[in-house]
Amino acid sequence: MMEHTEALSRYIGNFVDELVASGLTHAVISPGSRSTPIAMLLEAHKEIDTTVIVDERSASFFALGIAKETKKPVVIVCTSGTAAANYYPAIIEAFYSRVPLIVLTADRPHELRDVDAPQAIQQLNMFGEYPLWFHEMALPEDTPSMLNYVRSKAARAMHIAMIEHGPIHLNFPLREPLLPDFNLENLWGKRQDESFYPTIAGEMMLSESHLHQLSKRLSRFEKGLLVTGPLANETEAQAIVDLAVHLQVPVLADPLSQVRTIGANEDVIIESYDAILRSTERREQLRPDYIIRFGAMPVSKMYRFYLESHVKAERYVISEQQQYREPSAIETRFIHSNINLFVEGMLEQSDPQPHPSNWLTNWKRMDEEACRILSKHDSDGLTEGETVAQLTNLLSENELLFVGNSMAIRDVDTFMINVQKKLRIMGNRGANGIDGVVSTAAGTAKTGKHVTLLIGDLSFYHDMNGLHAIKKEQLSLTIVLINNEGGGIFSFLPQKENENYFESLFGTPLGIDFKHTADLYGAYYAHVNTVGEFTKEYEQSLLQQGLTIIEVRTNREENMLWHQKKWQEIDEVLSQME
Ligand SMILES: Cc1ncc(C[n+]2csc(CCOP(=O)(O)OP(=O)(O)O)c2C)c(N)n1
Repeated sequence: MMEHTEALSRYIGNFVDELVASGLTHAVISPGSRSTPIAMLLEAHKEIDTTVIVDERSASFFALGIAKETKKPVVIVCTSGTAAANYYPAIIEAFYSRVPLIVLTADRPHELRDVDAPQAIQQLNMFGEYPLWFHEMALPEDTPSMLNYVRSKAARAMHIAMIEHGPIHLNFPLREPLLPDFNLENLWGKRQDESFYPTIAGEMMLSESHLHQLSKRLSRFEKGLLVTGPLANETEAQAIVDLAVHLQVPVLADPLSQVRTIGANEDVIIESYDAILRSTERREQLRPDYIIRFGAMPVSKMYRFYLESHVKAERYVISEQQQYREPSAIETRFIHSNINLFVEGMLEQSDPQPHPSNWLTNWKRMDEEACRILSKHDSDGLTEGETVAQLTNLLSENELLFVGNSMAIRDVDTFMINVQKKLRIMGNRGANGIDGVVSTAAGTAKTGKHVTLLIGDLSFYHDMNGLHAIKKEQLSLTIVLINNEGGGIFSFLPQKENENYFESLFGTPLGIDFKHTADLYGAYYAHVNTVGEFTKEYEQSLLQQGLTIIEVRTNREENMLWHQKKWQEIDEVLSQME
């Protein structure tokens, strides 16, 4: 028995130590028996900051949030059985939004599998094709070769997660007894000076001749467009703006691209393209010669319609990963390169354009008009769009805004305009789920910064369990809760007309009082009706530590009509300009 305990302790001890040697700083642990040695040794390692969260779904999204903020892999660990299945949504989000996550699931040893043993489910490859790498670990042994083995797997998991950006799944069969022995000498094993697989990762970039050919080809055209979807890195955002200035072409910038909030040159940035492109005629008229997209697809549906109406424009997608990120099924040239190096090369290969083209000036004039109308305060109370506009004013320099899906991200796209300061905007746009949003935002606050979360009532309700970590970890968050009693986005869709089904299947009002939610989790709560009240409560929330929930109550129907009125006004004004 002592031999078993020693082998178990050293095997897991070496594994954990190698994770740290490879750069691990954070782990999120959920309680359970089978995972005992992994949980205890992660907790015991001095260089790992651990968080314990009971609900595995919340735990995995919380870890996703830490990984998004720190840009480093985070470990999650849970016991065998359905516990692991609760990780599934966050693993999917990590895969699609390219966030490094190391998933460790404890399992029954092989003799207890497939024989109806308690809490034993099929865990091999249980997350399908989402993990970039799955490995069934060997049973613990402490021979030198097996300690090398376990270190090599830890280093490889960290390495793949970091370089290829995504989730890794390691399944650990563990026999009882499961308690590690902390009194063993040299429990953590012998660490090399650096990681087991020290890696020099080269950068992906185009050759000079490729860059030359491309810039020559593009120089034939006048009407170029740069488009940026979600990007995590502010230096990339700045590089894209530099390229647009050099070429004197507009940049259509999604809010998650960071381009709108790095305090960059505004003469090329088009913030209101979703509103501009709402008219079919205007989409037709604004005929681009080429479109270069960086990052994922922007949130704007109108942009997608625009793309589809210009199949003849040459289109390029720049991404470091060798993946086919183009949903339109229109001929597209993929360029696999680091964005900064691509821009550097393009700047070297082409001469700067001295003057803005008519194409750019025209886009910019439309953008100015649209932004003027979008930022006009024209209601007595506080609409959803005005909440975003006012929040944009209130956010302090370098503040992190986490944005929920559905109307929250769309309203940020539309109404977060004329931003005069640096902000960081994040969201879960990999799979666009309304699940796990509170937990992910909470995870981003784990490093100690204040975070603001903008979220709809259904998404908030979906992940109320996530509030517990905020209380327990004493994190500092202001949640701006837009309560339109259900799914506001569906009022913009055709099913809105079907009165017999709409409320029950799509509107889905909850009819609950979120004041009680705030009480349950010890949050400060305020319900606001006006811009003034919102401002006061938001500012107050920054002064107090902990969690504040500011609820803005709106009406779905009025919200839809208010948006339509804005878009109509923009259309009328832009039509007169043509
Ligand atoms: C996990 C998950 N379930 C369902 C959906 C489909 N869905 C998209 S938006 C939405 C309604 C969201 O309502 P709310 O969060 O209140 O935001 P609002 O639409 O009012 O802005 C639903 C159910 C989804 N995206 N993800």
